[in-house]
Amino acid sequence: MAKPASSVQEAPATSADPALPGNFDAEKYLRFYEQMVHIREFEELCDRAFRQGTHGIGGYLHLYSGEEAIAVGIIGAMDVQGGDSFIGHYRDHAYALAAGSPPGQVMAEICGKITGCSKGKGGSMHICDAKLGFYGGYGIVGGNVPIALGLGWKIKYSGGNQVCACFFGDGSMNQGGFHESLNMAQLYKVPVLFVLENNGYAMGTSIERSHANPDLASRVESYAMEHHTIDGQDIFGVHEQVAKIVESMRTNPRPVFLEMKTYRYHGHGAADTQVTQVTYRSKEEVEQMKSTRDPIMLCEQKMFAAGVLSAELRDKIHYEAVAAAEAALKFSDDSANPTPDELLKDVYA
Ligand SMILES: Cc1ncc(C[n+]2csc(CCOP(=O)(O)OP(=O)(O)O)c2C)c(N)n1
Ligand SMILES: [Mg+2]
Repeated sequence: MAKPASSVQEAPATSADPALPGNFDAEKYLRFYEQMVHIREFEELCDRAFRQGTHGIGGYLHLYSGEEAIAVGIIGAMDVQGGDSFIGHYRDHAYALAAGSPPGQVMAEICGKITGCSKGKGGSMHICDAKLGFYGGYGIVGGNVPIALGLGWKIKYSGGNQVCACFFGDGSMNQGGFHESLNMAQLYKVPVLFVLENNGYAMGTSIERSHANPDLASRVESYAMEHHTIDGQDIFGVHEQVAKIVESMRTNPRPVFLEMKTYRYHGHGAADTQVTQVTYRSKEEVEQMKSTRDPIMLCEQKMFAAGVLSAELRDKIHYEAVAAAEAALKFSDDSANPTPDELLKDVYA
């Protein structure tokens, strides 16, 4: 078995951490911690499988490593059984895994197998699981935002108190459809939680080079929309703040915009080997973020401090995550490709 990719240095044995939520729910955060580690190992295995070239991963593969606290903390604040929905962009494996989709089906989709959640026809960018409220990943930058508006309208028409979360990157914010959707959402008080994953870059272009106003949250003030900027690396802060916001959206239906400050570790997609990254970000910058702002490490430190995580339990969780990722890849490897007659089913032409 591979060594866990997510093991970090021993957390300092500090005592009470003031940043821990007052009503700290150890069981819940242990589950979130486990989910983040599982997602990390799943993604790191995807990266290795892509490079091995023997598992059928073709085309695109965008990895979420470094951003896990956002998907886990926010989807963990939603009631997907109660009809909440969410939709993502193409960096989408973690949304499904955080909601509880079987990792084998997610991996099989990435590898183009018939057992995948989109029967192998969507690939990495089109993971979905509608029965868990996940309406899919989208390859068109900003293309999921108007669809989220539609999901929100469905809630409004049916008079429910559900919420739809829409995850997108900073690159989406310069798309026309994004602005049309935010305007309508605010005008008609549609309950969409717009979740900007601000990782500082759209492919190789930094925010400073592409946004006339790099203070991205402030841009939604032109729609008079409520907005919050949140440290996306701190699962405790993410979850506690978002849970309150989601609950308030149920009693007072309205759109809310969240700017989650985060960072991606891998290149934009697997084809971006970061050899060229020196042109848009330095290796030192990536290492600095990994060693000081890693969401798993930060969570681990707080769990150690609170006395709910031991070194033994941490290691057990990490090795279980490696085993789960390897089992998912084996499930995919053992699965068949879609047959030629299957390929044209469920496809709009
Ligand atoms: C409409 C459109 N234009 C361009 C592209 C090519 N493209 C793919 S990803 C991407 C960058 C998007 O970055 P961001 O929204 O910040 O998300 P991140 O990759 O950082 O998570 C671009 C320009 C696309 N897929 N769709
Ligand atoms: Mg980005």
